[in-house]
Amino acid sequence: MNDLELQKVAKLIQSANHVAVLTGAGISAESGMATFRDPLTGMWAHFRPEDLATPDAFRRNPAVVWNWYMQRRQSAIKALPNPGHRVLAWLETKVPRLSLITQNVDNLHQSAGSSNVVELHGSIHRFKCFENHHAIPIELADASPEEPPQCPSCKSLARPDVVWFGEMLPELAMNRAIGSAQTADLFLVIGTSGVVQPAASLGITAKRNGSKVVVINPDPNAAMAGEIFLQGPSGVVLPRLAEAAWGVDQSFF
Ligand code: BV8
Repeated sequence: MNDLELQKVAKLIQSANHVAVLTGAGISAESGMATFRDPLTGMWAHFRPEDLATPDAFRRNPAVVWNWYMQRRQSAIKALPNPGHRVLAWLETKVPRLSLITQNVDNLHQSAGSSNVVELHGSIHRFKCFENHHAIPIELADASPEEPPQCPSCKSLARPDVVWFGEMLPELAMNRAIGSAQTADLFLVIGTSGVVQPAASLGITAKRNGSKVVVINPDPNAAMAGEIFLQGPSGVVLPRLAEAAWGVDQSFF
């Protein structure tokens, strides 16, 4: 990672009034959570995540899709927030306004202490029924890890309360995210391949509205044309950024 670029971002974050952050699966990688780019293993090895995270996949193979989510939920429960999550939670005490928007469904930002997290794609720790979106008690879901239980109200199958491909994002979450992208003076894009819409368009919206956009990712291909790029894992880059901006020791995170 280029130290000059790091110092530049440190100055931007010190002077920012409103910092907006968009995170993807990469920020949870150092917590041991698989990203969508990691090949699936075991019973799902012959599926792609994009093929499992759809209503049609659930209709065709409810038990396979359900079990994938229940396994991911167990991984998320066991996972601990990493220094990247912890720096973002700490940033709430350092900048006048911080908006945290995530594509992740693992709740690790909240576990790290972040408040008002905008969950664009829902949560793996909430469940609803497929046909009528009745809330399903988490105990009922956890009691049936292999196949989806029936909704107590209407008998349709339980599903995770996440946004699948081909489904609309929650209107309130998307409006909050767009509002933040339109008003932030600094927009951090962390741990996302930027292929999933409409989340990926938030960085462009921010740029169009005059925000400085910073991409943090170990993959150089994730860099956005003309934006500041800090190459490296977010669990390393974010503590270094906190140290460069406020002199806090990286081991604090
Ligand atoms: C929508 C569910 C309107 C929960 C997810 C045809 C029909 C319908 C829609 C479409 C269509 N064609 C295109 C679309 C739009 C579609 C889309 O974007 N498709 C893509 C594949 C092209 N979008 C939708 O369908 C959205 N809805 O458009 O509604 C509509 C409705 C009907 C008809 C038309 C339009 C819904 C999108 C939401 C899908 N659900 N999640 C779950 O299972 O998790 S998205 C899913 O993908 C996850 O949320 C995940 O976050 C995301 C993958 O993106 P990333 O987070 O970026 O993760 P990825 O693995 O890709 O990348 C990880 C990155 O981290 C990498 O860059 C890596 O280098 C980096 N990294 C690795 N280690 C680290 C790191 N970075 C930092 N530190 C590290 N240590």
